[in-house]
Amino acid sequence: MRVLLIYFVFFITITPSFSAAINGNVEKSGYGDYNQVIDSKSGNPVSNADVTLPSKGYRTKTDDNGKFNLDSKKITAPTIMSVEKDGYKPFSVTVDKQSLSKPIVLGIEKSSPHDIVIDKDMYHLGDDNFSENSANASDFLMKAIGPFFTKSFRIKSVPQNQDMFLIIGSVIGLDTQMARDLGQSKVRTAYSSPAEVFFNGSKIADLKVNGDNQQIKIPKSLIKPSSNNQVTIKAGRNLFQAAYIDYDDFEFMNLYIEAN
Ligand SMILES: [Ca+2]
Repeated sequence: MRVLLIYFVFFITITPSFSAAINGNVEKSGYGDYNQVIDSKSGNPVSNADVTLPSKGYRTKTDDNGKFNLDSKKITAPTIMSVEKDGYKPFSVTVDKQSLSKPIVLGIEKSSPHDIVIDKDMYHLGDDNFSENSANASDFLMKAIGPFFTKSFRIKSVPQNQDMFLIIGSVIGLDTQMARDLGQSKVRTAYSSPAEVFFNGSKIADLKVNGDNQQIKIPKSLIKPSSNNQVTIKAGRNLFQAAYIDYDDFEFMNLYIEAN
């Protein structure tokens, strides 16, 4: 029984990144007759939303019916697709050739009063030294900003009876042992330590797998209400390179906080 329970919890933890193509928040979405952005609750089309493929420099807007065009021929390796619309939570999903072989319907969710958007941009952490077999290496068109990302932001108040979660919208390129075991990384000869996530200086999670909508519970004792708080993400290191420090190169997008 104990073994089963542990297995179950483990499975839940890695599920957001377990399926290769469409996962996480796109479970609210699916396929249709044309590419479209809809409100996940009402099902109504969302017009004038920005749909982007940041690593391809592609940007378009949805029309009055929420429809958008996408040249999916450009997409060979897994790529982060993002949808931005005022009044909605940041949305991103990792897509690939297979998941875009049919028109995709993306359900986005209205933001809640306690949502805090920390950063909507895409970042590449690491040192620009990586194997072509790295998970999603072909998408690394952005230069690395270095081995860590840090950002301060204000938290006005902490809702009672609710927990606060740090959400990382999408992560691609991690070459950890688990990413390799899941087939995300094709690097056979080496792997890296996980990336680490810190909140106000305390480590709150290891990032071991690639995928969308990764949720990290923030211990309430670490949160400073009506004050500045800080999130830091540090790249892992290649554990098989002793001659010099080789940081694990990866990209992430859409950092925000949600109360649940
Ligand atoms: Ca590297």
